[in-house]
Order: sequence, then C-alpha cells, then structure tokens
Amino acid sequence: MNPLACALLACALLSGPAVAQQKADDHSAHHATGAATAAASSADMADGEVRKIDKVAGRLTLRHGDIRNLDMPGMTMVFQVKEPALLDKVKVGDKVKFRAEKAGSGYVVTAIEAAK
Ligand SMILES: [Cu+2]
Repeated sequence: MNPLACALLACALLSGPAVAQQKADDHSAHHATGAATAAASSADMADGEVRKIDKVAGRLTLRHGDIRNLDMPGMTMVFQVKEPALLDKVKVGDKVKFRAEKAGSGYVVTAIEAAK
C-alpha cells in the first residue's frame, strides 16, 4: 500500500476515538487536580524520551519528567498504550510529549506525540 494512504487511514482511525478520549481525560484530570483550569489539558502533557517500544505487548518504555496529573517525579518506566496505533507515532530515541493515566495496577499512555 502506498505510505501516504497508510498515514491518512491511520489518521482517520485515530480521529474518532481521540475526541472521545479527550473528554474522558479532561474528566479524570478534573478529579485528580481538583481546581483544574481549562488550560490543564495541555499542561498535563509530560515530557519524555522513548527508550523501548514493544508493539506486540502494546507497551513502551519512557524516560519521563514530572507527570503532574499523576503526581509522579521523573523516572524511566514501562507504560501500556491505550491504542496500539500510538506506537506508530514515535520511535526509539524520540523526545516526546505524552499524557498518561493510572489504570489498574499500571499506567496507560493515552496520547503521545514527538516533541518539536
Ligand atoms: Cu514514572
């Protein structure tokens, strides 16, 4: 398949869930931080660097800075990803901005993008 068609398809598939996901994130961020402002959603994006990607298991290892919505200091750790397609947006060594949420016994990346 031609790469452009692939990219467009991935984009179309992502845009639906991403919108619903945004609402869910804002909701939980509100509960986590109490007096969250409208600007909180972008402030919740944490900085990180991709150390390892495991597409089969749907996990990635990030060296991350403070994650304010999780009250977590910087460290290197493994995250699950909410959607496998998120792993296609980044590669090992990339500096990224991401959002993570607590889920059960672990943490889930719900959004990620390469940092400019
Ligand atoms: Cu951590």
